[in-house]
Amino acid sequence: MITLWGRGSSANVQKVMWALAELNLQFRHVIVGGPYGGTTSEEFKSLNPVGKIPVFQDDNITLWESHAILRYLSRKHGGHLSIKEIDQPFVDQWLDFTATCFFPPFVGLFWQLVRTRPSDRSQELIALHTNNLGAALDIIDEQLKKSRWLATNTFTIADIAAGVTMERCLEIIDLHQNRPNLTRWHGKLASREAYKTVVATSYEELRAK
Ligand SMILES: N[C@@H](CCC(=O)N[C@@H](CS)C(=O)NCC(=O)O)C(=O)O
Repeated sequence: MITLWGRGSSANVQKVMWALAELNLQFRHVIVGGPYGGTTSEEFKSLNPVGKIPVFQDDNITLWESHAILRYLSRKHGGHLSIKEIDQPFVDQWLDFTATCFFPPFVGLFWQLVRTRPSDRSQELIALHTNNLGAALDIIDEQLKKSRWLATNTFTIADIAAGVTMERCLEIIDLHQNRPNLTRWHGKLASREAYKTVVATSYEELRAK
């Protein structure tokens, strides 16, 4: 029995929900984090000492860090998310790129433009994150000239990790300007059933009031 801890408005939780939906795996969903609280309790800290979501449990194992969970699902439950040995390094590369180069400027800009009231925003931080996020998006656009999907010619968990982040960029940056390959990739992701139900959803509960 799989249990997933974390609110569905979290981008990192959405990565796991998307993979579970792709694999048609049923799971128990425990809604914690953000406005729902529950991540500072002793019970939750015993699952994830960092106190962050998602947390994932399958039989006897408990895992945190969204990309570790994606890798686990692809190895354990496979299906069309199994990765050929020859492709694995490229999938790892784009998962790490997403975690280190794409997600940080995205989250910085998202916090400024969505999660911070206009009067408290920093124009300096907005400029810095916009610049770094644009550079990461350009790198993705360039890569998508060479392969059909982000890491390889087939859909992988790297598309899930980066795709969730890309959807969240729509409101905060001119995502599609001069990025035709990224636009094509976005269209393909957006037509997937799991993307429609898990990713292209409202995050209004996160907006600063
Ligand atoms: N590197 C971690 C980041 C986890 C993380 O920062 N999660 C956020 C939500 S996206 C969180 O727990 N925020 C506190 C909260 O929602 O209460 C991962 O990929 O799982």
